[in-house]
Amino acid sequence: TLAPIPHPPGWPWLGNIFDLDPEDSLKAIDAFAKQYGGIYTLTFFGNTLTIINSHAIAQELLDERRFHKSVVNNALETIRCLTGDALFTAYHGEENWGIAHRILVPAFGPASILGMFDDMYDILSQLVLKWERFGPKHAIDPADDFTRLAFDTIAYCAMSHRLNSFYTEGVPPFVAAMGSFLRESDGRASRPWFLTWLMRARNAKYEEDQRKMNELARQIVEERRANPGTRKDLLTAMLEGRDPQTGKTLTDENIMQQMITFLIAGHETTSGFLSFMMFYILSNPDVYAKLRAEVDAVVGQERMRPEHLSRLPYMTAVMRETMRLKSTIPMFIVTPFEDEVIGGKYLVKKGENLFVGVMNIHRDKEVYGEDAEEFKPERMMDGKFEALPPKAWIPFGNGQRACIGRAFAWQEAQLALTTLFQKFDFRLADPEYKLQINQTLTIKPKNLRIYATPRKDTT
Ligand code: MNH
Repeated sequence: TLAPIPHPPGWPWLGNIFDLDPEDSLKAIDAFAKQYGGIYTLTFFGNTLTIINSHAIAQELLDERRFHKSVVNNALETIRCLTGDALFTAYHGEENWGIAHRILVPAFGPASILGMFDDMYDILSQLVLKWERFGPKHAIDPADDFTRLAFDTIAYCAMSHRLNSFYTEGVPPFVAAMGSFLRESDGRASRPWFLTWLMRARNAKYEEDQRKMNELARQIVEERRANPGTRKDLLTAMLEGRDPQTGKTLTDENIMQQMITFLIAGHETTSGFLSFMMFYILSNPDVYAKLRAEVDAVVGQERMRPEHLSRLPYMTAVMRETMRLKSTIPMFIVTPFEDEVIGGKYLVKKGENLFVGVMNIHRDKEVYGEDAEEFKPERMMDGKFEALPPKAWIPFGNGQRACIGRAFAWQEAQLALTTLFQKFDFRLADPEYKLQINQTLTIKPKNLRIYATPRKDTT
């Protein structure tokens, strides 16, 4: 027999809108998960939002025979005005998704990513230099500089374009445009159309932000067409690639949309991830000590090389554990092919948006035990990670629509953290700092500040 999905009480029509802090809606979403368990619904202006928080029910939603990614009537669809049918925002089954996926999977594959190691190091050394010059008394905002790092890295590795964010006062214009575009997209997705329609100034800014981003993308494509050069980057793969299945190539417009997609998907996620890593490492002295001992033993004073990547098991465990507790894309959306019954009793309709609550699934006590809320890298090493139940760790999404940039992000992050801990002593600027979250489409720590002192013990 069917049962209604649990639902916190709300206002008529407005629903649960007042339960959510627009700066950090995850806080309420997490609190409801504790109160209502594995599945519940919220309503906003008559729209229903169903969120899945348990590993058991998520298992059903991650079965690609029954469910697929949804881009209809949610924030992803709002972003299509900028990124169209590029990988992230393509509808399920859209033709260009398949063409681009088949062309780009090899270009994002392990061999290709290893080939980007030196270019990643180039950008990282700009960050190191900056922090060395700041000296030990300057309170660094890691989210800020990690955004520069991730952004410059993806732009340089993917399209050989130097954004030079480390040499820009304040927020670089493209980053600013993208930030305000994403905030407004998020706003649009959760407000009724007529309110958006009334916000004239905001709408003009929204158009202007898109124009700025498109301009940069167009400039990069045009320069490359005029001057092909010899670099084998993702842009080359897109300009020259032919889909083995259909024989089709990507249009310039689609290539621009893919590039903007990589810039969006490739910088917020990675910079938030690096910032959370810093927070967890600096708040756990024993983790910090072990990590530094590993870095010193494996890399020592050498410049890090690709061979080191696979020889840092504790670093790998810290990365996995950080992604478990703080997934920078905290949820993704699926929908059933046909009406389905999930959890044995809840009816969900074809086309309905179902939110896979990644961070709550990652804290499911059935999977991770009573200490699921605690930061313990040890649970992610010595075969324990591989022994987790299927789909219990899903920070990169699921199945064919999972993250194409996973190897890229992993290498970039591992290179950055290893080198930073090799070169600096870090501490929290405020030892009492309590983690707060800043949320757009992704999450990152808010008001986190750290001190970086160049290490003397090793020179
Ligand atoms: Mn990434 C899809 C997480 C880094 C490019 N990424 C996804 C999804 C998650 C995700 C989750 C699935 C979203 C959904 O189902 O709607 N991504 C991450 C995380 C990091 C990350 C946690 C870093 C940490 N992603 C990157 C980087 C790039 C990138 C770096 C590009 C260089 N991601 C993508 C693209 C997709 C994606 C493109 C869409 C893939 C597809 O649908 O075919």
